[in-house]
Amino acid sequence: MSIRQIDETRVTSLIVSHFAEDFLADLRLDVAVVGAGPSGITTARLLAAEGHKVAVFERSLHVGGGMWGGGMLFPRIVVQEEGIFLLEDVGVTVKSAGDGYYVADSVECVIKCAAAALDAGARIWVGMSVEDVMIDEDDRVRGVVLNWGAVEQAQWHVDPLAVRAKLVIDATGHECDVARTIERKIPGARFDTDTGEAIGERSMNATVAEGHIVELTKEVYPGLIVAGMAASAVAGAPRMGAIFGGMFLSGQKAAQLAAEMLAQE
Ligand code: 48H
Repeated sequence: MSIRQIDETRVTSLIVSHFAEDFLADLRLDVAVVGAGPSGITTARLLAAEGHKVAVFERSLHVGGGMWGGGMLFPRIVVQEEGIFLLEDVGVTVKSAGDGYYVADSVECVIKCAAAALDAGARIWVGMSVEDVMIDEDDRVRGVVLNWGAVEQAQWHVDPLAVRAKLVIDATGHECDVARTIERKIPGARFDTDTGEAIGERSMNATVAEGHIVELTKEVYPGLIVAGMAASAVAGAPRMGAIFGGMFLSGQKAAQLAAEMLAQE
């Protein structure tokens, strides 16, 4: 059998040129989703399926956020009836456990949700952290400012790159990192919350947390929608533990809202 010659520099050239081509194509987006956890990838899938140009920026090297680990590393998640269809739509097997509780394999959830988002046309960039937002003259969020996640971790001083987006979705989980950045950097910034501040999440109460998550998924600052745990955190709502239906439903609501707002542009 003859051995196929491989030109190592061709491999390098293909990686760099294709990265550049795809990244340049994403410099102007309809929606930039920050964070590839369950809410962010669901939002991205639904928006991309409607033909919107959407990319997800994920700081770590993997997608799935807190979903991989299920509850305390037991790789299963619990979902309530209302959220199941968003998993079944992407081919996840959801088992009924009675009394309105359903269980799914968290690894299967991550893989299938992410694959479906890609198939729908969303792009997912891993290893890229949103360290700031772009703001226009009237303080509306107009895009994200990116750095490598590894550079952020090393705390090196490396200047960032910028991507424009008509809307930004903060799906960064417990940290509500994008909202926190706005709070830190825009003097007098007020959010659409009871106090006008990004309040921070409260201790666990699954009933209250899951009951309010969809209503809390909204535009909290001009151009910025919060989804998933970030929505709870900004509003000062409780956490819910390893029950995930609300994360998918919140992702769906964020996609609906974003689509409505884009239609009005
Ligand atoms: C780029 C960033 C940045 C940044 C963070 O935590 P997640 O899984 O988020 P959700 O809201 O989709 O799901 C929350 C769920 O996983 C969970 O934790 C639950 C239900 N907890 C309940 C409880 O009581 O504990 O994913 C957020 C993602 C992560 O992958 C981060 O790495 C990423 O966002 N991220 N990416 N730029 N600045 N900050």
